[in-house]
Amino acid sequence: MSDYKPFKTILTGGMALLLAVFIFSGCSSSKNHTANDDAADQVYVPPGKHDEFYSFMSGGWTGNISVYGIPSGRHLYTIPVFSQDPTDGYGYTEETKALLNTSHGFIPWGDTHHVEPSKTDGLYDGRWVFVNDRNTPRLARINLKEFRTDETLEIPNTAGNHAASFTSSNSEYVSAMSEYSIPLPKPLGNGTDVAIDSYAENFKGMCTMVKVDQKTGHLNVDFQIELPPFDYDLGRFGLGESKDWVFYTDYNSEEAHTMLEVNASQNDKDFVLAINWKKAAKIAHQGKGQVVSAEYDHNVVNHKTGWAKTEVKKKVRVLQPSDLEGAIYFLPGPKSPHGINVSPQGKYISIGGKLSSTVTVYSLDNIRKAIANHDVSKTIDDIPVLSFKDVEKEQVKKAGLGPLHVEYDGKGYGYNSAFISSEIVKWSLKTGKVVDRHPTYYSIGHLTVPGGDTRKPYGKYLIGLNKITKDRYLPTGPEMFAGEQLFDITGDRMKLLLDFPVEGEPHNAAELPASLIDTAQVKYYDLDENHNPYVTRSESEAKVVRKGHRVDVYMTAIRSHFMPDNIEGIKIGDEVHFHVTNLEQEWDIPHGFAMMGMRNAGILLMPGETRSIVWNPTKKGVYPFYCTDFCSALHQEMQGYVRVSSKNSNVKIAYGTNKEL
Ligand code: K7E
Ligand code: CUA
Repeated sequence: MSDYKPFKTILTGGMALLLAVFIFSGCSSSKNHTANDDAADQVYVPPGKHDEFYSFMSGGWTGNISVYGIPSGRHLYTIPVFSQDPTDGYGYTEETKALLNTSHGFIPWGDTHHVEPSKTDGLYDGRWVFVNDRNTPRLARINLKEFRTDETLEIPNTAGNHAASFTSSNSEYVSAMSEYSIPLPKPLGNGTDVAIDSYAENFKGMCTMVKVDQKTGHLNVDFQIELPPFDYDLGRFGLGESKDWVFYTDYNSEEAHTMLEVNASQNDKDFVLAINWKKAAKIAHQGKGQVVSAEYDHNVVNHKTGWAKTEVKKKVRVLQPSDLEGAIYFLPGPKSPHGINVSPQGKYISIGGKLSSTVTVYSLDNIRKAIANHDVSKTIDDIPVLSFKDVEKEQVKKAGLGPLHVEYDGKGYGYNSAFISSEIVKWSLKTGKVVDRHPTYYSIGHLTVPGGDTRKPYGKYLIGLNKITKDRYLPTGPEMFAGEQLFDITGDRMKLLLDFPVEGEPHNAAELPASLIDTAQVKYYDLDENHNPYVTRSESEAKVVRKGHRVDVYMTAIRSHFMPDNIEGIKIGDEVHFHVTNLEQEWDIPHGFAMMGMRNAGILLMPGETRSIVWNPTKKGVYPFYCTDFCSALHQEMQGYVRVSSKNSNVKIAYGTNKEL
């Protein structure tokens, strides 16, 4: 197959392959390096035509999701989620700030990893996508009618929220799982301020089941399950026959708390944790476990007013594995696995060996049999461990070095990414035999087939999400955008079609057919339905109101002026709240609002929408403001002035447009 050998790997101290230092041996010629000539036709979307799929890519440390068209790879939009974004003022405006509240305070950045579309009957339904913040444990729900974040929910009693935002067949639940164990507060553990060396005794992992209200989409921590202090890495809910189950990989069954690269790589086997979430939910709803105090923020946008509000939650139900008899098991798996994926019919569960060169496939039938026969080799913290040989279906050998993730095409094939050997390996689910492999440039992490985590993958394409870009594009200094690669998987062999650079570090992505989303888009907000408490529905209602040091400016924007555009009587020390309503009732006519010296952000107002931003002037003077979005031929003329006087001046509040103040 491929004769491509881009890396020399140097293994240190017999340590993990992932320690390998990559050295480029020069990217000499290889037939797989570039696409064939006819690839251009397959990715070319002519001007004015639309892509077939939306791809939602997590942004990693951007804290956002960016949206691309497939097959063109064109960047369509970026949805701010856990990060402030000066593009439209997300996280800066009074309306949206609350979405970034946590029990640790206001956190304007995050680390998004897994984007999961909502499902009905195991298929994408186009309602929402969910995404996790790994750093400060949070989940978010994005509504796909507006491409906006509607809700964020902090997850209590947990840290390193990595195996998160996976959702069940009908999106009854979204689950979140700790990667980093922590000591839990009383009365669960021994208190949180403990010696790090007491890891094995005091630290705990935590699985969280977040219930999704099927009407509103609202998220609610339904219950948690306390777990041994392993590092839970990835997860997937079952599909079809396995739809009542959820599976998670873990490493660090050694329970190490320092130098994990060595100390968490000792055991020959780690585990897959299998939980029957349906049974667990039933048990939780019967009142098992303990309701303990916790503190976590739940932030929800009210669609009537447009304001997000924070509710501080104080309680959570925590179950112990001993409460979950018959609903929780460990399946042993080769050393420190990473990704876990479920085949479309839900019969097979596969894990990426990361430190081995194999993908291990379990079969649901085998798991069921082992459970029925009580083939339990031992228990860990009251969790029965099934025996490996009973539950394993097969090992895919020659799955490359450092296999991380698997995707399915719905035609009986699995595709796994191999990080170290930089390749995608295709194998038959039936035989476990490798049938094709293709190099990637370079160091692939996740890979995604449109609908690859549903009962019916759309197939057709496969996207490799590469970690390292190196020489694929024009260099841009020490940092370069990550590079994705699009493959055609309709034939027996994978065919490279396109490279395209993307923002941040997409850890994973999900593709939805355009037809599921495009016709449902909100194009503007009906002014009559705008119930923002600071809305100004017509120019005659525009006003400036002083109450002590607070000044509220009720302003309108329409092509091509603000009302009012001249304001006097503002004083140093005032807190000026601009509430700007865009009076347009037409698609894609936003206005902007920006003020000289504004220390937070400019804002962007969608048609029919009101947004509020606070300004604290500190110096006397006359300050121009203007529209930042080129909205008409007279966009430049869309400007105004605010006069700021000294603290004890007696300039009175006065305002207007096209009149003497
Ligand atoms: Cu493999 Cu966060 Cu899903 Cu990165 S994760 S690759
Ligand atoms: Cu309004 Cu430019």
